[in-house]
Amino acid sequence: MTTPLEHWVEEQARLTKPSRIYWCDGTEEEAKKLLEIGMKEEKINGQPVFLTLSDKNWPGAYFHRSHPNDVARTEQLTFVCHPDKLTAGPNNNWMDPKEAKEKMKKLFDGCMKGRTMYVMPYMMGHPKSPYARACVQITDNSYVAISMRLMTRMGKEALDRIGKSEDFVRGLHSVGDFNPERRFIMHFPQENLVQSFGSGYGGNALLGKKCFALRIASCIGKREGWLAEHMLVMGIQDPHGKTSYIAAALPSACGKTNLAMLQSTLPGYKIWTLGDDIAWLNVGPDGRLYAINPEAGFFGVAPGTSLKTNPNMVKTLKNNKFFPTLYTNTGLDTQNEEPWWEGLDGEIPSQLLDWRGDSWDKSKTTKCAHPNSRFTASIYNCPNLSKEFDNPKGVPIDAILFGGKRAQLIPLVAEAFDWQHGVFIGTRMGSEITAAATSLTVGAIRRDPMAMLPFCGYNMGDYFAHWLDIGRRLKQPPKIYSINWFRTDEHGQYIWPGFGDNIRVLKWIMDRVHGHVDAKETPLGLVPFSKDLDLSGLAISPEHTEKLFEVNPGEWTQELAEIEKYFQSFGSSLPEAIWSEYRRLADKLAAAKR
Ligand code: OXD
Ligand code: MN
Repeated sequence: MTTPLEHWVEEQARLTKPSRIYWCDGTEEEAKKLLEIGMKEEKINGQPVFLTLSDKNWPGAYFHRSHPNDVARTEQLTFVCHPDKLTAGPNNNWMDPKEAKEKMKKLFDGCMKGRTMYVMPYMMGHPKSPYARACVQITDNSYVAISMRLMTRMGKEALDRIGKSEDFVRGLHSVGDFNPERRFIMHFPQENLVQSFGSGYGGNALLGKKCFALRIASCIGKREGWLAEHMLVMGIQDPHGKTSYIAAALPSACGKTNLAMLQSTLPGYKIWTLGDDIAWLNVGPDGRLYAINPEAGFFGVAPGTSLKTNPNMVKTLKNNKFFPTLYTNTGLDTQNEEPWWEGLDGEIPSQLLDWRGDSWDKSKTTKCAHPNSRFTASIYNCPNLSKEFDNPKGVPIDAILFGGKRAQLIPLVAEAFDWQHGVFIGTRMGSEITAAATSLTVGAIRRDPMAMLPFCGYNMGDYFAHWLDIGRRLKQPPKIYSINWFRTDEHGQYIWPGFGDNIRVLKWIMDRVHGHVDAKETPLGLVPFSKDLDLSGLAISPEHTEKLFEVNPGEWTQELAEIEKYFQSFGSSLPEAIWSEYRRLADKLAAAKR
């Protein structure tokens, strides 16, 4: 008797017509075999999929250059396919499922001729967790297969969990011919199915990540009463040894990975990392909010990563306990056979190729590493991995942080008055656009509620209502904060030092959570009294400290208008409670102006 899984795989093979079908077991031996294949047999743009790097400084490292037209998520080619357009909402590109299936069938037809089809059973979440999900992805690319080994828990446990059941999330992927005209990332939330064609870029091709763990999972979460969020998860241990947990949402390439792995500059504090990109949040049996990180690896932005900005990540990259580590579209030091990127420690190497493979030196006006170049590494290589990472129950969340990159307007930190106000803070978030997605203007501000704009698989108006509902079910809701490390001074320089010094803000948040300090009310929320924010040893002038917390009602006129216009785009889907918070803010700012 064929199982539903075998049946599905046979069906996909009939459509895509591969020369071979290979079932992945997720082992290290297999990864080595696939790397060999990627170095010797498979090609991208005429080049091998992988190059070996020297083991001396970067053990287990392999280099990958993607097709030059395929370096970031393609939001304009990403669709939610639900029969009802309003369910997908104005925040998603929409296509009727039937039309999408027809389109994709033509693309997938025979696309794996002469290639190997890799079948990857994997878990999102710990196999023993009640919150975890079993999935299967098919791909025709060794880079994708090895990346999935690093980013998920792949192999036997997932197969066992699926067994004879129909209940697994399906993902069909082919890199096709990397033609952007024939590139689509289609989500079918009613079927827990993703079809992705024409791209090998992580966010488009590792279907457990953005496609399932956020877009499809957000729809499942809506149906079942939980949240799939674009959030890091971390533990903060205080000098008494007590650890509290936070989840924080920041848009792509705004420092989530650095924050998740922060090395404290305040004595006695220690950070324990649980995740840097995705959190699934469930109401636990005790009425608290519990987080798991469904992933098992990091797919982080390389430029700017160094011993100064993120020492724990550099240690992770240099640890080869869990093999291998991949470098995608960074520069390449050909003399030492090492990856290189802007901001890495040490001298600029003398013999460099840029991310396209052209020779590069610092006289060039272009970047050596692509701004969205990435490393992929197992979370088990992280030196400060929380011992709770594999806890099937997850960790209880004490505080939720919503951040963005804003040169003005948003204070360093502000606490929401209550859950509803906190949800409103999430909904009104805006951020400067980064290089993590193509077709957007880097630097411009876009509204990005809860950092989920590109990842919420359904109408965001309904999503905001779902957040409000979750709050009503919590007996001990986490406090909610707005954070902004990126406020600039009169010369356009960042005022706040960021990185390890962000612990100072986290310490204040912990002090608030545990009721140790009071706070000052502003129209935007509660901010620290100056005595309660530890700035010892920092060279920030009193004027600049004031600027970090300044609420200038005059400057908010345009922001309020933009928020209002954005909210209106959701029509009647936007909950009345969010409008009432909006009016409350507008009234408070108007009163502060007088
Ligand atoms: C990511 C992203 O890769 O948000 O995490 O784009
Ligand atoms: Mn992300």
